[in-house]
Amino acid sequence: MTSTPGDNRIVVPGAIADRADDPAAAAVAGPVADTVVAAQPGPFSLPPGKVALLLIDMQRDFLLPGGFGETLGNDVGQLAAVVPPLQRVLAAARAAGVMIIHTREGHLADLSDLPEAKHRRGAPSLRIGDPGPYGRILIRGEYGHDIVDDLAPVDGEIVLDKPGKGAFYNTGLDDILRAAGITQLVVTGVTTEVCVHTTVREANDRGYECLVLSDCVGSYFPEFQRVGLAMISAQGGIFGWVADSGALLEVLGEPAVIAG
Ligand code: TIU
Repeated sequence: MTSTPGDNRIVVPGAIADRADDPAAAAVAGPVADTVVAAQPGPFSLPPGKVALLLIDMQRDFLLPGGFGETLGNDVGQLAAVVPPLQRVLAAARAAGVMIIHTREGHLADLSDLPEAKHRRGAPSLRIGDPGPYGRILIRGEYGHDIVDDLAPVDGEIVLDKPGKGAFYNTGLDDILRAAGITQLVVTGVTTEVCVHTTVREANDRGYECLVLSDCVGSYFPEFQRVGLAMISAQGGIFGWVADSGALLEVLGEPAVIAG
């Protein structure tokens, strides 16, 4: 895994760079037959080779006691239910050859990419950069900043570090997706109303179509989960589409749509 200071992109060896340079490898990425997922407000299309799975910030700092999420006063247990369905989706996406991108919210050790306004925000028991039970809170390279073991990236998957809530702000995500010809994003991760929403709104403005998996996104607040999802698909799909993981697995699991 390589990381360049100032460049928030971390590319796992064998990931998009290899595929983009190798038309044969790119050609087998993703479903081979155009297919659709039953979603709100209507069917969501999965054109062959144009789909990426986004796992947003499934980091120990958000999911485990003692991390950033808990220092903000949240009940981190609310997010645990996301992991099992997301493991199934991740396995199916791997089997189907879909591009997989994991993001991590966090900052450089010297905090030079942390706006003072974000540092000051709220009244957490520990602020970003303070020492916590899993290392310095939300700092790159620390144990707490990394992805939970159950969803650990494997070779060939992209791990994208982001300093903000949205996955496009100050990252190479747009370039990565455009280079690979991706137009459809299957969006998962935490938290629904913060980093998932910001990313989906940013993606929508950039012309991507987003399918948010309702049981694979999580919030510390049940009411935000419900309303956050409703906001996405309201008004004819103002930001995107919503379905549960079962609807995606129904089509992703079919031999006809597995890459080959
Ligand atoms: N606090 C909260 O709900 N979320 C975040 O700070 N970041 C993400 O959502 N990843």
